[in-house]
Amino acid sequence: MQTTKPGRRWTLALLGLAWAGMAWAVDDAGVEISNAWAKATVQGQPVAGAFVELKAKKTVQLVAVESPVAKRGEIHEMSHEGGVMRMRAMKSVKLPAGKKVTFSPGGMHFMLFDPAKPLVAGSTIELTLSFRMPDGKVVKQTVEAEVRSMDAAAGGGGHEGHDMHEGHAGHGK
Ligand SMILES: [Cu+2]
Repeated sequence: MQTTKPGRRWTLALLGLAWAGMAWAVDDAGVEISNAWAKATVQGQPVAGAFVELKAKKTVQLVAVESPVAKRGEIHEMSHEGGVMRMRAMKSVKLPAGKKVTFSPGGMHFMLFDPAKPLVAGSTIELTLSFRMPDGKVVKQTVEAEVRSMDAAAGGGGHEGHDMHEGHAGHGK
């Protein structure tokens, strides 16, 4: 003899709210971009590192990164070759549906070359990522990335190897 089911109605309402809250981060490419940040730079530093976490709804390819603060961006990966850490530029990175792919110091990362001016800790920059959809169409999504100083970012450790970015300027030519 139940005429109302308030419990269920509340659940639906909460789900609706959760969806509305998420929607802003997910647009055409259906990729959730979170924890975007970039490493602060000093005057004259030729390259800055930037990092994100990506989760695609459908499997897509990340094919480019750019930012209005830098002349060009590249997608890089690090690898061990004969005990030496090396980087190489990647044309694309597959983002499997539903799987979180992390770009971080010491792993895959973005490099922003020739920043017009130093990236100051506490400010934000725009990162625009291009995704190739299953139908071949390329869709761009832009996020704000927080600039963090290395001192703050290195606090918990785990950022070893990141200093190899210095001397990295000629890479990828
Ligand atoms: Cu690199």
